[in-house]
Amino acid sequence: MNTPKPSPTDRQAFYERISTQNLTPLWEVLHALVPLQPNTACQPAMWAYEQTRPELMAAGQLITAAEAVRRVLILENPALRGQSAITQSLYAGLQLILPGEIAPSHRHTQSALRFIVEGLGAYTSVAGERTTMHPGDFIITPSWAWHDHGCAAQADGGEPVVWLDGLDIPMLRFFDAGFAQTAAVDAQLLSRSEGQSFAQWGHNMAPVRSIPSAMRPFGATSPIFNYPYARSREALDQLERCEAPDPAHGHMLRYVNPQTGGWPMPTLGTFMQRCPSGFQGMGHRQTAGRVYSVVEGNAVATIARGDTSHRFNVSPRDHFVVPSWWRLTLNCDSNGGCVLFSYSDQPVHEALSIFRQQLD
Ligand code: 1HN
Repeated sequence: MNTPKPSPTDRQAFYERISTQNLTPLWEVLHALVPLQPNTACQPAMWAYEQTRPELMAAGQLITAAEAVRRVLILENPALRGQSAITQSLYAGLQLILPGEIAPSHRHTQSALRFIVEGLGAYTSVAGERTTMHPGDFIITPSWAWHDHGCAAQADGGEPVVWLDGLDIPMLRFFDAGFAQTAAVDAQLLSRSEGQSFAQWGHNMAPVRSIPSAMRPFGATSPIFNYPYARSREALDQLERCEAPDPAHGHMLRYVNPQTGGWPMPTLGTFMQRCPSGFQGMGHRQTAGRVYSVVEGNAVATIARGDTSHRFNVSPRDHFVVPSWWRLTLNCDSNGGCVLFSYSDQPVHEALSIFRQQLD
């Protein structure tokens, strides 16, 4: 009954003994395992394009696309160095392709999005259909779809083209569900016309006849694989003429899968928003970590948690990351506002019923 109170050294000896059996006491880690609110190790961070671009072009001199397979500089969260991760669940990188190059065909279970940052003349082929890239386009490579990229020769108008790659790599690593294959040919054979997917699905209409290819549509991924900037921009313009901005986000739209009305990709949610001239946003935080690519204009992004605050002055082609449960506040001066593209892991949070957000 009256056992003497164990000393800390008794406990330590016990922990060391059970450790040899791969056992460890929950009570030493319980609070860290179940925090009162998200307490991510990720840090807010910004990559200014005027600093990153020269390094991308330097990479262009050091390695070919064929040699690199994908010539990408990974945007690593400063708190997750070495993990190829911008948040615990998201990967981001900036990819460069030069005129005349081909990034050879392969496929993998990781889903990818491309958001075109600069340059003309590049294309990507996905499951038999090619699409030409334009700055501001949001392009999807579904899980397990063959994909290769290329760029027209300089004589044919090809320029160095840079895009943001967003992938669910850390999620698939977490689930140990990664498979990949390299194709026998660098550039896949095309079996569809350029623009066919968009003609079928891109106009609030859907094909009535059965689709011959077994590969399309791609399960949970949108049958549209290039959402062109001209259309997204026009939607935001019209919205700005029609309604008052949301107090935190300005005029913000999410991209949709026309087959379901849901997210275009099962793991990555994508958005475009316009903060009008003079916008003074309210703060907003959410459990989904989010990666931003600045498309037009300038803004001040303030990202805060507790007593810590980061203030980024962002302009076109800059990138920044807002980790889970850090509060983002967007402000624009009166010189025209801004347009921002972003992606997050919100679809997964929603599928697991763990998505939370707060306006304040
Ligand atoms: C990949 O396949 C691409 O196809 C880009 O362009 C980035 C990062 C990790 C793994 C595969 C691409 C990637 C990637």
